[in-house]
Amino acid sequence: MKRTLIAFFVCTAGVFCLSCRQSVTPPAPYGAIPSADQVKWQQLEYYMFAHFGPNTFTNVEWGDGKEDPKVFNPTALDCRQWAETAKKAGMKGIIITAKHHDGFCLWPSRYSTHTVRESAWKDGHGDVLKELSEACREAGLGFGVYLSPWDRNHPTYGKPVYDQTFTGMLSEVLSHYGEVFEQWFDGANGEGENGKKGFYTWPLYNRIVYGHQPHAIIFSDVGPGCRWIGNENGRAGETCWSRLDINGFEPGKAPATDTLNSGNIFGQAWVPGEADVSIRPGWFYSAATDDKVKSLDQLLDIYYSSVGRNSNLLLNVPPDRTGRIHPNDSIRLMELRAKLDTIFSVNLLHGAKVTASSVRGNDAAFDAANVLDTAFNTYWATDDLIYSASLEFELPQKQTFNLLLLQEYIPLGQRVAEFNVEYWDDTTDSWQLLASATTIGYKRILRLPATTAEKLRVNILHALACPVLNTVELYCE
Ligand code: FUL
Repeated sequence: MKRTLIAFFVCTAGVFCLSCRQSVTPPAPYGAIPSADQVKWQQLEYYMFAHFGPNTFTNVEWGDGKEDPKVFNPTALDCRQWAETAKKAGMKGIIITAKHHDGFCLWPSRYSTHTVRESAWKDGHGDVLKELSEACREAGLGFGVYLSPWDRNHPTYGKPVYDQTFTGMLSEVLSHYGEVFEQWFDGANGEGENGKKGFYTWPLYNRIVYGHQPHAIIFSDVGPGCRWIGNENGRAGETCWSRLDINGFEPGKAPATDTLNSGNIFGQAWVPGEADVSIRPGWFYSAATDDKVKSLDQLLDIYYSSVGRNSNLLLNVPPDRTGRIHPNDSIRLMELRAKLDTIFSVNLLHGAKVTASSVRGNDAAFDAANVLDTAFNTYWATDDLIYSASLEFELPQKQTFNLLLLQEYIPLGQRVAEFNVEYWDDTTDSWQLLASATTIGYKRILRLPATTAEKLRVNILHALACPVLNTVELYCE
């Protein structure tokens, strides 16, 4: 009898505790949300574009497809040097122009006679994709493939049968070289020979990509994996939603560039931005641009305008005629790495106290302190109907800072539409506004006027659903 009674109490207490825990459920996802692959991709943040091909040897940006394939002849191609450079630069992968608009294939495609096989390089026995994919794997970097549908060389281009050529090439690059983290589809579709204009079967191409590489992120003007940011300057909008309205659009027939730049607040699909830009004035190497490599300040500014605005940064570093990355480019990449490492090495919120105006169900699982840990999956959240809330930070001592980094927990969608930052001014005993902004997304870095203070407040002024932030950090550049 006694035992039964004890068992009854234990059971009831267990059920009661379970229901207590269950009463504070995590926030429901809001709107379109990323796939697990898109979250992983977003966390890459920064990777290399490598424009390489006949144009490297002919000083043009768009080869016309009539160039002699023999011009492609790097004297000391070293993909390990590319991978080592990318790795030391803190980049997470390399996307190679397997075929640019000139139609030249950097692998011996059986669908073309304009390839490395017809070139002078290694007497026609070379394969750049093989060398690069192996170098990336060895270095622990992602390997990505750019393939231009616009082909100024191929005799079938402009005819429906070209689809077979293009899908054949696509299958080759996606099935011979191991895992591909990103498939890059260029939307450029100029007229070819005799005014032939390509017509492309994008849904078919996407199916082929996923068939060979189910985890690849497909880049194009409108995704589906990630989208062009609307310019080639590496700059996302100050407002940058990862959602986009894609119905009725396709690569080459994309929404207006300012829409791509800022996304759509209520867009029906999750298509985050990728900002591409070249470290030099052109996409391909040219000796004439050896002294025009972007400055450290320009690159830093690009970093803040891309990674710092909810967008990944795809920085083009074109290998030179030897087939190596030129020292002027690699030195600049190392300078940028060193600068970023210095800036982001000391989080001034370390050891700070943080309080929130509201915590979801007053449950420690959603406490404000979660924005200070380094775990991705822990976050601060409010109750469902709270769309504005504040986080107040008290630093261990006065500090001078000028950078604020915030992250929303994107597996639950992008929610914050407007926020501001204030500091406590103890000469006037009042909060003073430092900056106002709109979106946060996966990552937002705000450059602030240099300020010395002990207390800081982040006010979420308007969110589309209860705010869910997993990180807040403070730095001084
Ligand atoms: C554009 C191309 O026309 C450029 O040559 C370059 O490849 C750039 C990344 O995309 O559409």
